[in-house]
Amino acid sequence: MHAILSSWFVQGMVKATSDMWLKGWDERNGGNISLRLLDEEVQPFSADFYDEPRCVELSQPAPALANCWFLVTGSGKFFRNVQCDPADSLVLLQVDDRGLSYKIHWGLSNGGLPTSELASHFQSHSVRKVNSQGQDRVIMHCHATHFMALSYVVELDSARFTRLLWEGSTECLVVFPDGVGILPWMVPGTDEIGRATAEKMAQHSLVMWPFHGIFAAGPTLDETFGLIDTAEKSSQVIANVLAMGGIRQSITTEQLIALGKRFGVQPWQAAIEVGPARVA
Ligand code: 2HA
Ligand code: ZN
Repeated sequence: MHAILSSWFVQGMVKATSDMWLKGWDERNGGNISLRLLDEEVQPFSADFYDEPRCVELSQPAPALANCWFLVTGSGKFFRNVQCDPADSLVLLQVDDRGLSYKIHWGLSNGGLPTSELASHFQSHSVRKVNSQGQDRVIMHCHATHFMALSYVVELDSARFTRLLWEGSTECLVVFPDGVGILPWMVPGTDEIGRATAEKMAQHSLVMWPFHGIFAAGPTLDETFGLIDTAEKSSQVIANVLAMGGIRQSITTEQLIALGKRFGVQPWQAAIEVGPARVA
């Protein structure tokens, strides 16, 4: 039995993927997670590493991530099954010193590759790592049900949608004061959607992929899960409100500003200025 299986990072991935499955956000092979790790965190487990690590070229250079370690969910793996066989479902890899390739040191015990969304993850990590002075270490993607559902009925405008979610639950402005970025619909698993996602990640910790799902960035697995959970909860409230005939009263602009003051966060100005949420 590999000692690495009881490490905090493998156990953390098992918990995150299991919780997300139970939330209904990750049907079949839906969703993917990457967690950036430090050399001193992985080295204690080096006895479990492959003697001859597999080397894979990156489709996009990632110089900002040179030498970084990542624990990532595998392509085609089901979140449901990570808890049964983490060594098959996850992969521990290290990017080379120029950011052009990576080596697989542990995991994918029956072969395979990291998530098909690796380009999006790595481009987003590159942006968030710099913007957060190294704090942000997690990129998480899933098919959060109500959040996705809203993309079919709301105007796909970042400021308006952010305002809607802020009004959907009092805690939202405090949890994601930087709001939600929105992409146009794009083909997933490509460098292009990766680049577009990373551009939004420069300003927002949450990004909507309409009719598909959500991308989130955060410092820990718990925080990033919590971020998605909060946006999804608000989306569920709004979906219920719409089903009950629409918004008749809500949190006001002045109240949102007071909330930001009390909790010491700077709410995204565009979502304050856009005025009260309205949905057709
Ligand atoms: O990993 O969710 O967007 C499967 C997906 C692709
Ligand atoms: Zn997806």
